[in-house]
Amino acid sequence: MRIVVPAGGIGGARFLRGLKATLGIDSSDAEGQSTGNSITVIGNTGDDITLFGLRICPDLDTVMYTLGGGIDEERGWGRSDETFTVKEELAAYGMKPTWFGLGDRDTATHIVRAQMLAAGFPLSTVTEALCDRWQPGVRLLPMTDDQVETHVIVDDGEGRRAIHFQEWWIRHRAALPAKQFVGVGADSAEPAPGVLTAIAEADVVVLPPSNPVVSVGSIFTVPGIREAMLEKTVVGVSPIIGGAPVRGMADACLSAIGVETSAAAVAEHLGSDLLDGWLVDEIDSDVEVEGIEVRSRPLYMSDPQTTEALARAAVDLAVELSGENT
Ligand code: FO1
Repeated sequence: MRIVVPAGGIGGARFLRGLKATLGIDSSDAEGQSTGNSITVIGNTGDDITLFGLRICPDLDTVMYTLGGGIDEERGWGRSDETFTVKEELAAYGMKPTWFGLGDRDTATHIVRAQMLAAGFPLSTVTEALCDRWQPGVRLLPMTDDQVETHVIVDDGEGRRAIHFQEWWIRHRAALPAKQFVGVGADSAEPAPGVLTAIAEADVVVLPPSNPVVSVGSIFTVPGIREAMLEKTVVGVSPIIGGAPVRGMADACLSAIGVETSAAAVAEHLGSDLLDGWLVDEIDSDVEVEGIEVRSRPLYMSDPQTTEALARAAVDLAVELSGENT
């Protein structure tokens, strides 16, 4: 079975670990020779930022490290066994910003990426090269090779201004009320090579419990991607359980765009033209959404077994609904 997964950072990456497990995909078999199963991840690049001459792609790296075995499990981002000496030395020189957690091992990834981009390689080629080391067991495509960055319009004591998503997320912990999210460059961005083909050839599309605004939502700002998915059977996993996000600060993002922090509201926001199925937690078992098949089950990915079972439930619902569609 060929599955396409538009994914953001930590929640999406963890879900993908369960999806690989339930499909029997081990890391050396991204193309699915032995199982006939393959996963293509469309990675969000709206979080990307250039710092100290380095191009940093947090959501691509989080998927690559998590599936490749290099992630820091406790943080959910960056490398395991990490040190921050370069960060300290930059601060000693008075370099700004100091709020970004630039890890030493992680910096090697950013240097490889910056060097290949400077040599003229597109981000999709760079990502393929980095994945050659990590063998994530999925095909990881950036949503676009063009530069798209999520900036946040905030209005604090200093008046209305735009700051980079990472500054809002890391420095301000999403506590500055966001007036709007702007995907700078999105409207002229093209889907990266292979993205539309992967969607067209997919048997099903699964939306992991990533942030529906700045992760999955950001991927949908690239013209053509959401439209291509309308032709497919799409099942999503709610990132909201009982009115609260499972992790991260999806509620701050949702309130910024005027969407209630609930499993039903997120499904409606994603759209019944897109979503065929929606998995919600048992606490939300009363949820009904017009035009979307809602099923309830435990959604917490508390360990590999529950994560695998969640991924299996999403695939089973997608197969059930796609069967109905054909
Ligand atoms: N998140 C933080 O909360 N603090 C950090 O200092 C931080 C550094 C960082 C470095 C590399 C990377 O790939 C991710 C990093 N993240 C950090 C997470 C990142 O801000 C978020 O994962 C995404 O951008 C939102 O999904």
